[in-house]
Amino acid sequence: MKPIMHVLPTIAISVITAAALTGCACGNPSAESADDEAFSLRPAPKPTPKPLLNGTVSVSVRVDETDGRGNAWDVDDSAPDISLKLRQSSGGRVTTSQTSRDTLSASLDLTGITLEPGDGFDLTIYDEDPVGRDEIGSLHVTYSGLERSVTRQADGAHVTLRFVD
Ligand SMILES: [Ca+2]
Ligand SMILES: [Ca+2]
Repeated sequence: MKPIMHVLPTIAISVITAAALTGCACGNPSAESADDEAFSLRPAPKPTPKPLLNGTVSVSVRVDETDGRGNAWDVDDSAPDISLKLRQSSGGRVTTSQTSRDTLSASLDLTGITLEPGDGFDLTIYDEDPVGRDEIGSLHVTYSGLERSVTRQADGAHVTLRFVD
C-alpha cells in the first residue's frame, strides 16, 4: 500500500509536466524540468509584416572616396557634390534633395509615406558637376514590413534606409 501511495503522486506530476512540455513524457521531471519548461515556453520568433502608415523614409548615403576607376570624383580633386532622388514605386511620389557640396555623405527624408510590405523605392545618387552630372549609383529597395532599417551597397555608395513610424 505504501509504495503505491508513493507512486501515484509521481505519476500525477509526470502527466502535468508532460502536458506543460507539449507532450514530452520524458519520465524524470525532477532535475531537468526547469530547463525543459523554459525551452518549451520560449516563443518561436514569428514577426508579422507591418504596413508603414504616415511614416518617414530616411535615406543616408556614404559615397566611396573615389569613383569606380579610383579617380577623384571632381577634376579639382574635391569630394563629390551629392544629390539624391528617391521615388516611391507604388504611388510614384518623388523627392529630390538639395545638393550637398564637396562631401561624401548626404541624407534625404520622405515624409507622410504609406507603405505596404512589398512596396519599394528607387534611389539614385548623383554627383552634380558644373555642367551635367554623374550617376554615382542607384538601387531598388523593397519594404519587407519586418525590418526598420535596410543597408545596401549601390555601386559607388553605401546606403541605409530607415522606416520610421
Ligand atoms: Ca564630378
Ligand atoms: Ca566637388
